[in-house]
Amino acid sequence: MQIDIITLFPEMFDGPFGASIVRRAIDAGLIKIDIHNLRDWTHDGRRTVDDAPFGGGPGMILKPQPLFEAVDALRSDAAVTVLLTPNGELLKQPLVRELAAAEHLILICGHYEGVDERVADHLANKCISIGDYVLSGGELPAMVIADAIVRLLPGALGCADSTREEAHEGGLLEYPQYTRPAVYRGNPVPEIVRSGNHQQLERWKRRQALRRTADRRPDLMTAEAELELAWLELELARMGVEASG
Ligand code: 9D3
Repeated sequence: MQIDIITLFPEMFDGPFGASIVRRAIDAGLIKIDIHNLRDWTHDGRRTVDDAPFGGGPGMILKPQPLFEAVDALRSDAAVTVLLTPNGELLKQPLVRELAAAEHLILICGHYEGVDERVADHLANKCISIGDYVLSGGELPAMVIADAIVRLLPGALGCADSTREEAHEGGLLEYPQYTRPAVYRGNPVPEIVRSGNHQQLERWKRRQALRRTADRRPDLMTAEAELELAWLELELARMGVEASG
């Protein structure tokens, strides 16, 4: 797989891609990642990449010309071109899987106040946001996407983990896990986790996963999940297992 990243801040990628699992995947030849400076596709002495918005308003807009020329130069038949923008489709694991299936990705990092809309309309195949918070540019989102893709590539570390993840795909948060010591700074591992009662433990884990999903991610709760949680709370109470375990 090939990922080309177009950015005004190439140095930002040195750290994250110079270490970590991404670096290992690059060294193993699983993926090639090339960082390109958008200013390399300017033609004026000042290397201008932006201009004032038509109709006025604050800030500057990335001009279409350097971006179109950069993508034209990097494009292949297999290329999927992605614009990172706060106005894009929200990145979720299914979209990561779709991107990981591409042979060639071109990631365009937006910056400043925005990007000329013709880049979204006539150059990019997709517009993607990584979440509802304001960042200073598309560089961190590009790194997030590269990291999420790399761990799905066959042969990358975490590949076994990703198959496990699919098997477990229940749309819930994970149950809590513990290791030694049994008591740390006065805080014990829940009794049930060490009890050896496997049937009871499996119910407790399921209840914990449902409980914390209901508390922290109510958006993930289905009517079935709510019902199952209510049932498990009754059932565990009947068996004398407290919420804490
Ligand atoms: C003035 C209105 N802003 C839109 C909410 C403009 C604006 C803010 C921040 C335009 C670009 C940016 C820089 N952010 C990104 O380029 C970006 C981003 C983000 O800020 N949050 C989540 N995902 C992404 S992907 C690219």
